[in-house]
This record gives sequence, C-alpha cells and structure tokens, in this order.
Amino acid sequence: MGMLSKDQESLLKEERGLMNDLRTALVKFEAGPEDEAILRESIRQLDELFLLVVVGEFNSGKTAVINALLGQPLLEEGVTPTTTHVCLIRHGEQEKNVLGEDQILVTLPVEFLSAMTIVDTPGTNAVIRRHEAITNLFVPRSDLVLFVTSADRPFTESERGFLERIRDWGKKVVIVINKVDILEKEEEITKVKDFVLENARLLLGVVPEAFALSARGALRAKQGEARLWEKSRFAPFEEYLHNTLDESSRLQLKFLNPLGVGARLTEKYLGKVDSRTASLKTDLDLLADVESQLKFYQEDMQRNFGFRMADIDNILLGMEKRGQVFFDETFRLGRVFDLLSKPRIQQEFERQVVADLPRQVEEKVTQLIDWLVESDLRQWQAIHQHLSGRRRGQSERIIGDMGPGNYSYDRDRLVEAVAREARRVVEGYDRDREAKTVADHARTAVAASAALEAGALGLGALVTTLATTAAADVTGVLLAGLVAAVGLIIIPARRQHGKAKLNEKIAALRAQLSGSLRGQFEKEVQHSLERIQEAIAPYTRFVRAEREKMEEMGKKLRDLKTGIERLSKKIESIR
Ligand SMILES: Nc1nc2c(ncn2[C@@H]2O[C@H](COP(=O)(O)OP(=O)(O)O)[C@@H](O)[C@H]2O)c(=O)[nH]1
Ligand SMILES: [Mg+2]
Repeated sequence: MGMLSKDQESLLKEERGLMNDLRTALVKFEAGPEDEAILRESIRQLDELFLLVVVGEFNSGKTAVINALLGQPLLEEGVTPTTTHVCLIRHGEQEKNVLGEDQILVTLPVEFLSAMTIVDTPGTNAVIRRHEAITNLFVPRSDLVLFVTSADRPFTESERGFLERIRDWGKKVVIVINKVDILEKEEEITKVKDFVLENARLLLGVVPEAFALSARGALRAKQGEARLWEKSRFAPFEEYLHNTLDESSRLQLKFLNPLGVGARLTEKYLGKVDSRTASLKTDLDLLADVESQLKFYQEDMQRNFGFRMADIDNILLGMEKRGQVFFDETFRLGRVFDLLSKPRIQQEFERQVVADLPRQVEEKVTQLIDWLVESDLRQWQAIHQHLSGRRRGQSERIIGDMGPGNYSYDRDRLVEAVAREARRVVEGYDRDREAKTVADHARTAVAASAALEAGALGLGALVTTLATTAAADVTGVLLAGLVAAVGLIIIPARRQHGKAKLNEKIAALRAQLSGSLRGQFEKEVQHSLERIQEAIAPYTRFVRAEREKMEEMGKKLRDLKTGIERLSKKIESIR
C-alpha cells in the first residue's frame, strides 16, 4: 500500500488488533485450521496490492476479459477445464513462472497492474471439484470479485450458489455479462442485463455494478479493428476499473476485506456455539431429570422404609402385649406349682410370648431387603434407558465438529461409558446375591448392636437369641417374685415389677433391632445413590465444562462481532 494518512494508519492498527483477537479466539476454541488460515491470509492481504479475483463458470470468458483489459491476447483462452490453472497477473517484466501444481504467475509491463494484482481462476465447475476448491481459496482473500457470466446462459444455477458464497464472505462484487456480441438486438441485451441484475439483487441485497460487454470485440478493437470498440461496450467497464475504483475506494475495499472474512467466521462459529449450546441443553435437561429421579428415589425410600419399619415395630409390640397377658395369667396363686418349675415357665414364655416373632421379623426384613434391591436395580434400569434414548436422539443431528477438540466424540464416549456401566449393572444384576449381601450387613449390624457374636446365625436365630435372653431375664424376675409372693403374699406389687421389667426388656430389644436395621438400610440407600452418581459424574463434569466454554466463546464472539460491525461502518463512512 502507498502512503497512508494518520487516520488511515490508526484504522489499520485497530483492524489488525481486532482481527488478531479473532484469530486468537478461533485458535483457542479449536476452529478448523482452514478457517484460521483464511483469516490469516486476509490479514496478510492488508499489506499486499489490491487483489481483483475473476470468477465465474468455466468458459464464460474470464480469461478473455482479462486479455481485453491488457489489450493483448497474453493468456490462453478457450483452454479445456483439465488444463487450466489459477493465474496471478502482476506488474513486471514479461515473464511466466510456475508457482506450484495449480498456480502460475504472469508478470507484464502493463501500467494498471502496478495498482492491482489480477487473479484468473479456472472457474467453478461441477465436474472438476478441485477447481472450485482453488477458486474458493482465492475468494476470501480478494478485495474485489469480478463475476463473469455469459450472455448466452446468464446466471446459471451453479453461478447462483457461487455468488451466495461470495456474499457470505462479505465481498464487493462487480458483474460482467460477457459475449453480448452474440445477441442481435439492443433490447435482448437489456433483457439479459435486467435478468442478471434482478437475480443478483435478490441474492446480494444490493444492486451491484454490472457491465454487459464483449471481451472478444474489445480485444480486437484494441488490436486494430477500431470500429468494434463502440459495439464492445468495454469503455464503461474500463472507466470503472481505472477511475471510479480510484486509490481511496481501493483502499476502502482492502480495509473491508478482512472484516468481511472476520464477520463471516464470527457468524459461522456463533452458529456452532448456538447449536452446541442447544445440544448441551438436552444433556443438562437429561442430567436434571436423572438428578430429580434420584432425589425422588431417595424420598420414596425414606417413606417406604418408614412404613416397613413400622411393620416390624408392630410385630415387636405384639410380643410386648403377649408378654403382659402372659404375666397376668401366669402370675396367679392358682398356678403356683406350675410356676415353681423354671424350665417349664421359660418354655411357656417362649411358646406364648416369643411365639413366631423371629420368623415374622425375618420375613419382614427379607421383604425389606428384596424391595431395596429391586429399587436399586430399577434406578440403574432407568439410567440406562435415559441414556440410550439420548444417544439415539443425538445421532440424528450430528453437529459439525469444532476442530480437533472433537466434542461429539468426547460426549458420546462419556454417555456411552455411563450407559455401558448401567447396562453392565442391569445385566449382571444378581438379586439373590445382592439381597444376601444386604442381609449379611443387616445381621452384622443387629449383632453388633446387641454385642453378640454374629457368627453363622441367621437374622431369625439372632432375634430368637435376643428374645430368649429377654425371656430368661424376665422369667428370672418372675421366679424371684413368685417366691416372695408365696412367702410374703404381696403378689400385686411383684406382678407390677415383673411387667415393668418385661416392658423394659422388649423396648430395649425393639430399639436395638430397629436402630441397627435403620442405620444399615440408610447406608445401603446412600451407597446405591453414590454408585449411580459416581457412574454419571464424568458425563456431568464434561457437560458443565462444555457449557462454560460455550458461554465464554459466545460472549467473546459476540463482542468481536460488534467490534467488526462498528469498524466496518467507520470504514464505509470515509470519503
Ligand atoms: N462470442 C464471444 N465469445 C467469447 C467472448 N469472450 C470469450 N469468448 C469465447 O469463449 C470461450 C471461453 O473463453 P475463456 O476466456 O477461455 O473463458 P474462461 O474459461 O471463463 O476463462 C473462448 O472460446 C472464447 O473465445 C466474447 O466476448 N464473445
Ligand atoms: Mg480461463
């Protein structure tokens, strides 16, 4: 670029700062390397000569237009698609150099090339995809796009698509409708031009500059057939390129170039942030579902457990009642001789008071355990179902990757891991084994609370032992009381004492049993919840971290977008 004014310098500085910010953001958020390269190129382009890129379908006459501008048939026209290259045309000694597989550099001592570089592209061609890719590589770098369409097939479908992409890069487009010499009448030319302009307006939102001309006629005129010049309509086009597009408008376009690219990339990644945020929303909803399901599970367990423990309490209360009856019936003078036999009274106590309490307690506890185990299994089943549903839902709308960070891969892998763990648990769930483990724990807890050797005793046997110990204690009291009663005849007082003692014993037994069972089952529920939460934790952590990242990225991109818009307006308002 030539000499810049102070204002221009400061605009340029601001622009570089903004674009470098965007680059840093894209790198940080693992944007595709091509996008980063495009941005880098367009920033670099700020230091280069004005770049005019000529695009259009194959055979529309792009090369012919350039030859006509140069006034000499320096570039080969009418070549087949397979032999075309991107051709960079610069100012210099007349020379031709191969730059690479797809590019050649032509230098020519033509005056206007000292103000701009022209790029002749092979054109968009559905047959040769590679050409399209090469052309697409140059479009983002261009400061101005010259879009050449042919009067015999103006504005084809593929040209329409191509123009759309050019627009997305925020490029200024000038349209050339070439080969108007094949149209006989003036009104045919007007018709074609109107048609092209209307379509371009619909696509671009603005009416671009458009020139209907004959490149062939112009070249021939410049080479001696002067009478063809007027008819070629080339003059207004040349006038536009050389004069309307003066130094300051070129500079303006050049300044706008990286901003257009930046706006396009910002838009693209904001779109990705949006769709990923939406995807994360479903993950978060799912996790919230799971969370509330677990909470409900916990509450349900508490409530149900309360009912079931009340059942067990009732059984123990029944024993307490039977004890009272036993006391009243046995502690009578009429049975004094029966009562004198200690083994006998103990036997009777066991038969009438203890009765089938151990079996009943054991049955209730077994039911409780089965219910506990079943609920645990159901939680895992629910988790598995939730996640399988989520996986299916997700695969239907796979979102483009945001670079090597490979979000969907990580996410799916984690969901898969949780689902796999849930499936493993569900499929391998051995109710009997689980129940036995819980029963063992419960038995150990009950034994520990009673300071008994748990050993190989089942829960029922344990309860029997506890009840019998109580019985022995109480019948002991009974006998002592009996002797005293017989001797001193103060039976009622002794009876009172015996009953109180029995109540105390049974209350202690109840406290022991329900206290240790409750403690143990609470532990089991906690453990079950912890296991499930642990299985989900990596997925939860991932989703939360991703969401934070997306929030940060969205904010950064929106800030950049605002900055780009503001600077573009500033640049557009110069002149
Ligand atoms: N009738 C007519 N033919 C043209 C004109 N310009 C180019 N052509 C022909 O159209 C064909 C393709 O031109 P070319 O410049 O190679 O097209 P490109 O593939 O877009 O570069 C060649 O045979 C040219 O001679 C023109 O103004 N009028
Ligand atoms: Mg060509």
